[in-house]
This record gives sequence, C-alpha cells and structure tokens, in this order.
Amino acid sequence: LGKEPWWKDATFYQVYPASFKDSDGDGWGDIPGLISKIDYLHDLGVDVVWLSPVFESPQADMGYDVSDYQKIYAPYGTVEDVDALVEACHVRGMKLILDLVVNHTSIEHGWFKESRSSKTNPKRDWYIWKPARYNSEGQRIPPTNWRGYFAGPTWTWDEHTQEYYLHLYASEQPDLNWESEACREAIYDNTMRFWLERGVDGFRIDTVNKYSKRTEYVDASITDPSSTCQPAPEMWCNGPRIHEFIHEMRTKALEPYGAVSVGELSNTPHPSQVLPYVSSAARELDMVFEFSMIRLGTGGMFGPKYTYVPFTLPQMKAIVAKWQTFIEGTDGWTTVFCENHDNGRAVSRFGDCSTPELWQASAKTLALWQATLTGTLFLYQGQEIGMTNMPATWGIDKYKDVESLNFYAEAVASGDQKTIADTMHGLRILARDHSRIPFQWDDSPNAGFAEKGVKTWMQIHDEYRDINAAKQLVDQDSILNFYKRILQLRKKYKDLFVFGTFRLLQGEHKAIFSYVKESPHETSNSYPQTNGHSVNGHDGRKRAAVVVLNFSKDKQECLDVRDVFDCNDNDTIRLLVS
Ligand code: TEU
Repeated sequence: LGKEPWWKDATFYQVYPASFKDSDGDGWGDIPGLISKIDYLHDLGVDVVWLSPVFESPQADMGYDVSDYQKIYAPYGTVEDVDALVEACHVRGMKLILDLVVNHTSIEHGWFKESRSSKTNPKRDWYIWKPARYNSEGQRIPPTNWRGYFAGPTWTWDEHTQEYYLHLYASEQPDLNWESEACREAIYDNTMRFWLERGVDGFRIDTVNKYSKRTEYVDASITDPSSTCQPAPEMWCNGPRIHEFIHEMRTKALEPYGAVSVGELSNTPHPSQVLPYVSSAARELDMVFEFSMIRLGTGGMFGPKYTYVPFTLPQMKAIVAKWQTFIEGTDGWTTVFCENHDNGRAVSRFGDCSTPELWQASAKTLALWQATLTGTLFLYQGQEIGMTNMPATWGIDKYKDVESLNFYAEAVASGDQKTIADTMHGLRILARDHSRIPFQWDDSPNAGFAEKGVKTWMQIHDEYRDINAAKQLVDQDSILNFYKRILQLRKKYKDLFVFGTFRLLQGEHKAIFSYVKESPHETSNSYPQTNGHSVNGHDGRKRAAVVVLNFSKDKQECLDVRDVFDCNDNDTIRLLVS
C-alpha cells in the first residue's frame, strides 16, 4: 500500500465531554473523567480521540459557542487538564484532536464585544454587520431573508450601533467575517497554533465550508411562501473564496505542525464539490464528513427537518456506494461514520431494537458495516455498546438541545396539532439529544457516569442496567467485544477494508445490503483458507471480501447480522465470526 498517512487507517472516537464521565460530582462530564477512561478507549482499539468543544463558553450551543479559545470551560477542567489528556494519549500511542469552531464565536467573546462596541472599532469588520432594510409599511426588516439552521432568522438587531449582525446558528453565535485578513490571522494564531504548540495532533473543523459567504447579501428565492425566512445554504456554503481560505488555514496553521484535519461539510451533496476539499494535491483538508447518509429520515435541513421521512434500503445503499466510490482514481480520501453528537443513535435509526436479540444483531451489523467500509473510521461514544435513543416515553422536557427546542417551539407556534405531533415524532428518532445523554458505564446509580445521588445534566437512560460497558466487557458475545474484534480485523485486512475498492451488489434488493471489497493491490500476505491452511499471496490475485448484511424484510430500515466472506475467485472463506 506504499506509505499511506497514519490517519487513513486510524480509528477515531468522538467524545462528547459533557456526557462521557463526571469525576467531580457536578453532574457534568469533565476532562479528568475522560482521562480516567482512556485505557477503556485504548483497549477498544481507538487510535485518536476527537474531543468536542471544551473551551470557555456560555453553552448556548453546548460549547459550539466559544467565548475564549485559550481557556477551558471550568466544569470541564483546565488547560493543564488538556495537557494531561494529550500526555495520556501520547504515552499510549494514541492522539488527540480538538473541535475547531471558527465560523462563529460566542456573543460573549472579547472579539465580538469589541466589534459591537462601535462602528469604528478596529474589530468591527471581524463580524458581519449590515444596516436594516425597511418594508413598504416602513417597518425595519433584516438585511436578507435567510433562514438559519436552528429555525428562525440569521440576523439580530443591535440597538447600540443600529445595525444587524449575521448568525447562521443561534443569535448567541455571531459569524466571524473571514473576508477580514486580520480576523483570519487571529483565528490561525489564537485558536489553532495555541493548541498545536501544546501537542494537540489536529482538529475536527466545524462547519468547514461556510466561511466564505456570498458577499452581495441578497435574498434567497422564496421556497416557503408562508415564512419570512427562506432556506439559503447556497448563500454561505462552498462560497467563492472557501478554497482559498481553507488552503491558507492549511499552509499557515495545520501543515507547519503536521496536524491532521477532518472538516464538517454539510449541504454539499455533489462529489465534484467535495473532492476539491480532500484532494491531497489541493492541500486543503485531509478528509471531510459528508452528511447525505446520516441525514436519511430527516425532512431536509431547513424545512420540516424533524418531520420523519421513511427511507428504503436501496436509497441508503445508493448513498453509501456514491461516497465509497467517489474517490476512486483520485487523490482524495473519505470517512466512515454513522453517528455523532448531532444525530440520533444509529442502532435506533437504522436497526431494530424491538427485542434484545434484534437490538444486539442490529448493533453488530452496524459494526460490521462500518468496519468494512473504505475510508477513515469514526466512532461516536456509546456506539460501541449499542446505546439507543432516549425512551419514546420521554417528553420534550427531557430534550435540552437548542436545535430541538427551537424546531419544537416553531411547531407549537404554528398552532397545528399535526405539525406538533409530527415534530415530536421526528425528534424521537432524529434529535441531537439522543446522542448526548450520559454514557452508560455500569449498572450502578447514574450508570457510573456520575456518583450516586448526583443530579446529572441530562437524564440517564432508563435501560442503563441492561445496556452498559461493564456488562459487555465480561461478555464475549457482546456488542463491545464484537467491536473489539472487528476493529482488529479491519486493521489486519486494511488492504480490503480501509483501502479496498467498493462494489455494491444487488443494489435494488430491499433487504440485503451486500458489497464486494477488493484489495487495490495483489495479495502479498497470507490469509486463512477454508481448508484450514494459510496461503501466501504472490498469486497475482486480488483479495476480495463479500459483506452481506440482512435487513428485515418488513420494515426496510432494519439490520440484522450476517457474515462476511473473504472470497478469492472460487475460494469462499468465512472471514468473520458473526
Ligand atoms: O454542525 C454544523 C452542521 O452541519 C449543522 O448545519 C448541523 O447540520 C445542524 O446543527 C443540524 O444538525 C456543527 C456542530 O456539529 C453542531 O453541533 C453545532 O450546533 C453547529 O455546527 C454550530 O456550531
């Protein structure tokens, strides 16, 4: 395979710090708690920890609203705790990447406080300020009609300087103006070099394709006549200078430290738009998350996002095939993931949890599926033990996420009972909250996430006694131990699973998901034959594996475990224990 960069066959694991492990009894996870569990991650087979934001923040969006990039939100710990985490990873041969949130800051950031203080402040143009417009009735209206990601407008009026400021997300998250070179330089120095100098190995880069807005700031076309706010991702995604900005970020801040980068690329469904970000010759990003698969079931980003739209297995297979094959013949790379902190739990969305047996089979099938796909593999905390969505009996009062609550409030404001019911139904499957409840470590009170009697920031799942890491660690047949085996297998056969080509079989079959993975090179290492002997390669053949995943026939979106076969011409080898 030649000299491939280390991060291509590394297994990444995303930690959501608020919900991983609370070590000081405040009901909120923290960095010392994470350090206390680093051997659990190492034993699982994790190479890189991706830590969601721990910086100082008023927590309007769970830390994706940073008020100081060089301080740590006190309930998480201190900068020295991050240093200790870096050390804890490095001594085990693991690495740590942080979450870089630089499309916007918090409204509490010093930069914004200066920018909003006066129109002549030197940092005024570090954010995006525009004068009001006035409609035919003389009423003040925002500079554009753009609808944001959290439902509602993308502009908030500032009385003090009599202008609006832009925020694609919450009004507490004002967008930085990347057109300002001084602002970009401050981002590279203040938010990136500071951490890279302390030994952090790279970044997951938030909303990486949104820094270059279309600077005409014109209205989006009307797609929803009933709303004053219109979906407008084309106004800020993949904008005219985005590749210039990302390349500059790479050359000025990432490359000098050999830092790895994975960008979050939403609203970009065409491979021709994605490749420029991940082409190694372009020297922009090492890889990106593309969201088409993980968005299955949502009603679209801006419209009725939380109106659940059932999908079929052929639809899912077509999307997977597209993003498995788009890098073939290119110098690009891809990623593999089915969960993160912005989505519902995969085993609940794509599996069948109606019985313990089907739940376990579904979770193992997901593991088999993810571990045999081409690209860099990302796991999300709890995926490895089959954590499920919050109980369907939990009401909206158990949901804490600004996005969930804004979409629910919008539904309530409609006054339409069906809209409200549909939104609650969609939230029960898709809400970001499902992946944010505390990790289930064991069957002690608070699931071992926090000490007994501590009030945790989100409620522990009702089923934590049945679904927890401790129980699965001692059960060879558990989901957790299946993940351990399958991650080792992925590494052992990286030519097949990490680097191999993907070819979908039976694309239209409604219940079977099967594909061939083929080594890009002739076999050069031995592998087991059905007759029990090993065969050494050099036979000019290319090794291949057929992965067969069965979906239950009636519900179409369920998985149930099957086997993986390593086949070579006529040798069909059972490669895996199911
Ligand atoms: O999400 C960016 C992104 O893709 C959003 O458009 C996402 O689709 C939306 O939040 C609905 O899920 C990143 C972070 O992952 C997310 O947690 C933050 O809320 C958001 O940026 C703002 O920083």
